[in-house]
Amino acid sequence: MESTIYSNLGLPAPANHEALTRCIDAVRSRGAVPAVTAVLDGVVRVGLAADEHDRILGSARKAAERDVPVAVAQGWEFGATTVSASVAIAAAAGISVFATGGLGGVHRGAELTGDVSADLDALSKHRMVSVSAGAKAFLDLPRTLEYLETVGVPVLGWQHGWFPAFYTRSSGLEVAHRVESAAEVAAVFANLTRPDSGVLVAVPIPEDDELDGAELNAVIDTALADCDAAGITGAAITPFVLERIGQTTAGRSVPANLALAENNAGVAAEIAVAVAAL
Ligand code: PSU
Ligand code: MN
Repeated sequence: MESTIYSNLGLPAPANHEALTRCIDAVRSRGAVPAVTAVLDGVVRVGLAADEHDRILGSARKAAERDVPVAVAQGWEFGATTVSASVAIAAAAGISVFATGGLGGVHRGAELTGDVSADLDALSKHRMVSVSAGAKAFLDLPRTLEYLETVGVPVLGWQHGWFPAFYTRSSGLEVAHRVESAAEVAAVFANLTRPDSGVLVAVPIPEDDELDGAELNAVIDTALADCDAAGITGAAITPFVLERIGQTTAGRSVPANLALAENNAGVAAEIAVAVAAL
């Protein structure tokens, strides 16, 4: 599991603590072993002791894959690993399955800014099953799926034919393939034609926790326009927009975020057990 979503760059306190606890429990209850990735005091970590959890709930520097060597060299106190960093670190440690909330992707307006999350490249370059509720809702989801197709990452819809949009179950975009079981995902993973590439499992948020898509899109459009006006760009966009969504949905986005993160962790654990059984 990555650490960015639990840090001050992801969920607000105390929801971040609850998210971490629920994700850890979801993994253990399915018979798998949770491991959080982070850079602590300049050391790359895969798995933290219980008494270290407080450290990742606090103030962080965002560490994508390319930042990890810098975080080590400079001895960062807490580098919160994004999806790209976590997948790279976990793959190096021999781990096969990774869970997060939402993947980074192609940002809206990327045709002008070139802002494409390093998450997508990492998925294509490391041997890993990544489990997410699709990609973040404020991205350009059609282009994100196109990118994954180009770089050869299979996108599997978990018991669902649609690519989820994080807070909502469907983006209206079809996934290339639908899978029904963890064993099926494990079999796909075992038969990848490129030895060092990954698979994305797109898991929709549970029905009871889903938010209203039209309302969200309005909030997102305003938040992105405000980003533009305030000159907020690049890696700072995600924390800004997430905070804004939290404020304008009167906090309803936070329980939804927790529910999908927990659900993803549980599905990932099932897949990890199936991969181990192979
Ligand atoms: N989705 C969320 N919260 C987050 C992120 C994604 O709901 O905090 C983080 C993840 O760690 C993801 C990162 O890898 O944002 C992508 O950031 P960027 O778009 O700057 O690559
Ligand atoms: Mn970016």
